[in-house]
Amino acid sequence: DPTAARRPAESVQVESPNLTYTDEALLARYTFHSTSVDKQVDGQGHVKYHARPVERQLEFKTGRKVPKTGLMLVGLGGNNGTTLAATVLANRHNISWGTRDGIQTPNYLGSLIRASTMRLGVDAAGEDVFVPISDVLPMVHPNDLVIGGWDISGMPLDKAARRAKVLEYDLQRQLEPLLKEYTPLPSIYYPTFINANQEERADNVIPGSDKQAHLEQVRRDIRDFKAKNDLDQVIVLWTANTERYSRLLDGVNDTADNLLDAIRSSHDEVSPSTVFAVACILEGVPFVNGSPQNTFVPGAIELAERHMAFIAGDDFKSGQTKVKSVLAEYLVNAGIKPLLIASYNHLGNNDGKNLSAPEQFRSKEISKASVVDDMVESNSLLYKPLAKRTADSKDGFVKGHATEHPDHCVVIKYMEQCGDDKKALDDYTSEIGMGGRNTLSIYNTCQDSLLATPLIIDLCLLAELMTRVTYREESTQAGEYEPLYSVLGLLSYMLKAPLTKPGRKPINSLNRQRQALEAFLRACLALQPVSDLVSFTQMN
Ligand code: NAI
Ligand code: DG6
Repeated sequence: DPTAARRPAESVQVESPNLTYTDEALLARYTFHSTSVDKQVDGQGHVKYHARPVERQLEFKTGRKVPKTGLMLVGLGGNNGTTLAATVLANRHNISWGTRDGIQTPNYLGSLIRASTMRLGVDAAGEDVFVPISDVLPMVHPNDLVIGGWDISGMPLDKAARRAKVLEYDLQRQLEPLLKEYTPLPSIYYPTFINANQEERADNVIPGSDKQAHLEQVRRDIRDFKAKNDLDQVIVLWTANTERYSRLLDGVNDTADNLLDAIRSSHDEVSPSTVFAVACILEGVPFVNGSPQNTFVPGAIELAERHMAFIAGDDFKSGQTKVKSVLAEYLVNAGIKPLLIASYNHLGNNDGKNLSAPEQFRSKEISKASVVDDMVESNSLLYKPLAKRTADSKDGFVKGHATEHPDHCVVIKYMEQCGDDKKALDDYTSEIGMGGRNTLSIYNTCQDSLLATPLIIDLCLLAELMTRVTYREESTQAGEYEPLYSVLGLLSYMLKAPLTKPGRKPINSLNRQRQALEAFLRACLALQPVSDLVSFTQMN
């Protein structure tokens, strides 16, 4: 039954006076507990912290009907795009394939939603009970996603998947008749934003240089795709080449109105990804940026806020950076002081080829480097404020930070013979007790696109879910439920440089990102976050 997976999978039933089930929605009453802290420093420099528990009464409403959802990828013909399409089709049609190790069946390993569980609570015997995350709230099944999208390369997906060299031959062969039905829509190509070595791919571009016309074409494409496939919802996700940063210019991309004007006048500093983001915001469909460039210039964020449209980014966090966020947090929380983190990558896919120019590499370097900042800032015992240091201090720490900071470098080299099998090498050297040194060397190899594809699925499924969750303060019960804030920070787990509300700092800790997501899913069911207070104290 092809619609079976679209039925609400509500294997978790909550019995609570705070949760009401109606035909359309789950209505949850939820008390959010937090701690407000005032820090005061007296004349002698002694610090006092005044902490106060705070409670907020919230109500969440989660739509129970799972919509028929389309996923439109910008960069559909690339390694991630073709691997995503192949993964969904192989799962949907249950296609197995022969490898030198035997028969492989399709799966969604690497997807937080489809392949991981969360702790729901304890049973009568005191044992933990874990449930698949996909079962906690009604969510789209990836097998049901209708896939489409754009690429500046017009190659049909059967040939594009062969070009990508990610999947085993026997799977490519079996998927050929299915994949050849998919041909990317023409896309926006502004050559200065990506590496010149990509030009030979660009045989499928929306003609002309009128950016307003490009915006309107993309909006039409989304509407047509929705109508043609009878969809309730569409999610658009950028998995096209990494662009250079757009220059931030007053009067151009600083406000929503200036950005719209800049598109109308075809200003040079409006990138293809920003045109896509604006098109999605105006169409009211969520847009996720899986690459590192600054697609979400301030004007784009303001426009999303104005239209209450959903956006999220930036840059899929697939391997090296996930490990880095975990290791840096472990070290800093253990009272061990990372002094240097050196990260090398070499890879031979088209992503690596595009990143071999300085401006595209710089976009990636920024997103890969920012991931340890909040861990470092969290521990003032290890990393002292730099107030007394001079800007060009030669003490081995990096400039541009408010506190001491580990020396952190990122290197990426294109080596064609590696193909999609990326190799990442990391050196973490830390100061341990009494002046000692500890070095951890990590060697990470993987098929890059097979790590990224499940993240695309999670981003899509979660973005769709967030469109169905609204909330209000209980004190204003008579008021309307409001949508969540436009920037979907809850998607941070899958993203290297999480976009935040202007003025807020990103949280890079993978553990905190996951806990926040679990807390959100539980709140929609009127359940408090799980706590280990009793498990570890062994209280009765
Ligand atoms: P790819 O180079 O194989 O695919 C990108 C595709 O985008 C190409 O087919 C290209 O023709 C197309 N393209 C370029 N400009 C376009 C435009 N304006 N409109 C539509 N299509 C356009 O790269 P891959 O490996 O699929 O990665 C895609 C993006 O995801 C890259 O920016 C990469 O940095 C990012 N990423 C990839 C990760 C991974 O593990 N594979 C992890 C993190 C980020
Ligand atoms: C070289 O690093 C290529 C990049 O596109 C990365 O493969 C990608 O950003 C994934 O990075 P990470 O750090 O999450 O493994």
